[in-house]
Amino acid sequence: MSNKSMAVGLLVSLFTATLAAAGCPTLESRPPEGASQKPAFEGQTRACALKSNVAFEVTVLARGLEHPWSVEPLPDGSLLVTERPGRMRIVSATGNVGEPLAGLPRVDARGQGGLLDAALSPMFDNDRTIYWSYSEPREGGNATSVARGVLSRDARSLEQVRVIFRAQPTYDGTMHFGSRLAFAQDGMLHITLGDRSDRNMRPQAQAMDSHMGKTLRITPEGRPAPGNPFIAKAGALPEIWSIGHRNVQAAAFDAQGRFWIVEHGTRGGDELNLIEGGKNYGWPLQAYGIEYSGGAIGGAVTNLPGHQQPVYYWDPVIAPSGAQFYTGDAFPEWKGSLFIGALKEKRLVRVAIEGVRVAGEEHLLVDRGQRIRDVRQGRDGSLYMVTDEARGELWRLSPRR
Ligand SMILES: [Ca+2]
Ligand SMILES: [Ca+2]
Repeated sequence: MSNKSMAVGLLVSLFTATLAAAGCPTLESRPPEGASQKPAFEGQTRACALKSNVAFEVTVLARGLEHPWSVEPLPDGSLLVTERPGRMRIVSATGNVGEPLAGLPRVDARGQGGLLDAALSPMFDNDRTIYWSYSEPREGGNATSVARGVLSRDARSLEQVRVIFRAQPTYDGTMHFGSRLAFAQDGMLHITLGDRSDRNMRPQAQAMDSHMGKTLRITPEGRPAPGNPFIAKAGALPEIWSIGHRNVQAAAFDAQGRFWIVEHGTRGGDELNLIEGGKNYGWPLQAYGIEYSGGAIGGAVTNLPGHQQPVYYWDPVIAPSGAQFYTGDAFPEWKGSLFIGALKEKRLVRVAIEGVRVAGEEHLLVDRGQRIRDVRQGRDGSLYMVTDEARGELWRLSPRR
C-alpha cells in the first residue's frame, strides 16, 4: 500500500469512528449543534455504544391507529391505547382493536394537543381506575388537564369521570403540553408539563405561579401532595415538584423509586434528568444546543450555578417520548436499562445507567423507520410500543421463539 492510500485510510477511519472520552466508540459521529459547548462532566453526552446480545422479535399487533400517544398494558394482557384526536381503545393481546371507549371529555386536538398519556391506578386490579392527560379546550385557549374514570365491567366505557387537575394558566397555543403521568411508590401521581413553546411563554418555566415547564406531584384525588417542596411558599403553586423544564414527554420511575424524565430540548439539547423535589433544571436560563432558528438560546449558558445539570444530553437530538425502566425476566441482559422512544430519529433508545451516570447507549428498531411515541413493559416482560403516524402501529417486542 502506498503512503498516500495509507494516509487516506487513516483519515477515513478518523472521521467514521468517533470515540467517547472513555476511549470507546460512540453511536453519534455527526458534529454537535452547540459546536463550542462542552459537557459539564465526562460521559454527559456521546456515551459508549452498546450492543446487546439479545434475541428478540417484533410483532405488529395493530395498524391504523391515528397518532397513538400512550400504551398501557392491562393485567389481562390487553393494551390500553390513546389516540391523540381523542379516542381511547383496548387492543386485545392478539391484536383485535376495540371500539373507542365512551365517556371521555372533549379534547383540543390541534397541533401537538389532544388525548395524550394514560396511566393505570396502582390499585387497578381492584379499582379499575384509569388516569389520563389531555389538552382541555377552555375559555380563551387550552391547557393540560388530568382526568380519571373507572373502566366499566364490560370494558366499553369510562364511568364516574372527573377532571382532577387543571394546569394554569390557560393559553391559546397548540404546542408543548407535556404530559406524562407516572405513579410513585408512595402512591402520588407525577405529571410532566411543557412550556407552551412560544417565546412569551418560556419564562413561565421559571415562574412559581405557573404550572408550565414544571413537574408536579398530586394525590390520586388531585390535591397537592403532602410534603411538596413549595406547598407552604407564598406565591408558589403547591403542586410544583421541580421547575425549569422545556417539554417533557417521557418519564419513568426506576426500581429504586427514583424519578427520571427525558425532555425535548431545542436543536442539540435533549436531556435525561434525575428529578429531585424542589430543584431547578434550568430552562430557559441554562441549556445545551441552539435555537431552531439558529443562534444561542436565551442566556446561552450551559452551566449556571444553582441549576441542575442533566445526567445526559443528546446533540443532535433524538426527540424523546415515552420511557420505561426494564425490570422484566424476559430479557435479563436489559434489567435496569432505560428504554426511550425517539420521534425524530425513529428508533428505540436503550440507555444503561450506573448510579447517576449513563454508562452506554444502544439504538434499536432503526430499520423500521417509525416515530416511536411510547414504550411500556407488560407483565410478561415484553416491551410494547406505539408509533406516532397517521396510521400508527402497536408493537410487541418479545423473546424470539
Ligand atoms: Ca402512560
Ligand atoms: Ca435542563
